[in-house]
Amino acid sequence: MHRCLLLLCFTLSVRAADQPNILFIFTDDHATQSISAYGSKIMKTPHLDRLAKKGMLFKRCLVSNSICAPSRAVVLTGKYSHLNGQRTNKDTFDGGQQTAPKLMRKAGYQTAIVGKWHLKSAPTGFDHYEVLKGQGSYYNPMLITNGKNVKHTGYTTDIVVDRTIEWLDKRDKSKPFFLMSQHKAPHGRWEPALRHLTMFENDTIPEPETLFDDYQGRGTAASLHKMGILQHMGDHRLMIKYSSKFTPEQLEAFDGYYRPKNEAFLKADMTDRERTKWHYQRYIKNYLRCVKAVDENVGRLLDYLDENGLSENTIVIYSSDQGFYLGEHGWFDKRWIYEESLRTPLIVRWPGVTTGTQNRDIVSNVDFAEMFLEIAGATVPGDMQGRSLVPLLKGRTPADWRKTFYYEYFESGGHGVSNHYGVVDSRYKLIHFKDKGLDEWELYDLKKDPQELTSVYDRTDYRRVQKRLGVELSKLRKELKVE
Ligand SMILES: [Ca+2]
Repeated sequence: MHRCLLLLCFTLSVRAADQPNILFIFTDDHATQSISAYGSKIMKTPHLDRLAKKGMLFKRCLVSNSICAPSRAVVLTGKYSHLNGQRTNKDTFDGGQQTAPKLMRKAGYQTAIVGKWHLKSAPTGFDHYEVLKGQGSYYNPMLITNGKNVKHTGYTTDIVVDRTIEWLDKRDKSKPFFLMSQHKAPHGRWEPALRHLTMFENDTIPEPETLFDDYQGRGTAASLHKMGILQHMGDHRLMIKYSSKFTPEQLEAFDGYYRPKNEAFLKADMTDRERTKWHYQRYIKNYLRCVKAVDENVGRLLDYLDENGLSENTIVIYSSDQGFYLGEHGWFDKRWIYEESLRTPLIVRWPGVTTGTQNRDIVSNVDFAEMFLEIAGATVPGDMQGRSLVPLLKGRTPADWRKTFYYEYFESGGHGVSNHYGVVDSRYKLIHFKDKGLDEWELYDLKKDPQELTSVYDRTDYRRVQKRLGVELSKLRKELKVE
């Protein structure tokens, strides 16, 4: 009996070491430009920085399709949108297919998701789910909890972490956990927590260099956009308290914080340039206030892990469904293969493995499912299309790691963005916009033109690069079963 117990203890301890817990913190539309660990000029994120300090920060994590629901489906399946079926936000996710949480459960993990889901069909593969309906609301959210609607009062970013902690407290402690804690924030419309309404009140946030981009150096596609800070943003300044259906207490607190007399107002006689600047300040302050609540709540989770002796055996991963335009090129929103929306944050803290370094390899959200599975010691199915990041995390990037990356976008006309696809490598980017009435190519040299202001497509001095990337694009489309 004694020996059996010893053996059991031994088995459990081996399992615990072999199968660390995974806490996957995922946000919506969180741009690297607003994370200080990524060198943000406009925001301090001490808790994300704390994660990066002992983690690995990926400088070039690219999404395969820069929009919400499709990115989430890629994370779950390790497959591109054209194979997992979630091409646009309008599609409904086929939860019957193979997913990482199902495989993690088979590998012995307890699986849970709390927060934003956004895939229409009910979550599958989770022992526990409590998710926002659709986009969810910033205040007083309804969480569909294992099939039942449960109403909560408070600020959603806080509530997602309250619920995450509640689940951690009550989980089956005999198993390792795979927990996805997913925020609505900082998705638009940007409604900050009441405690952050006055943050930046007296500040002027620096503008991005390309705020007044005129798109003259590119093809037609960029000028067809409908994500202009000047033209398409509107003024939702006073909408928060109405759209959020505040409780009387929240309403009182809101009126206490909100001081319209301190604000510069949009005036009828402003020039377009002045209006753009006004909208930018309005937008960026509310966006960053939403990020502030995310950062504070990352801190709460890290504290919880510390206080409960979980930090050493829990891998914490921070990422977002894609990047976002914080005024660059005059835009908000995402979708484009251009850098700000192609890139997404990825920070992984793995105690005993990562040591506060940065990685510049091309990695992707297509690699996440494979990474989860390798961490769990499970076999990565051959039909997944990415590659586990575990060797990179251990500081040993394989010699045959990808040097190029394929991108695709299908939500034709959403925010004025035409369907396109393309290929990137460490320096160049070749794009084909192909949609109703549009058939154009663009080529960028990111070393000479990091802001992608001038396409060099069909220029004689880029003929060889263009040809090489064209061949690579065809090759990737075949390998990835696009054609
Ligand atoms: Ca998103």
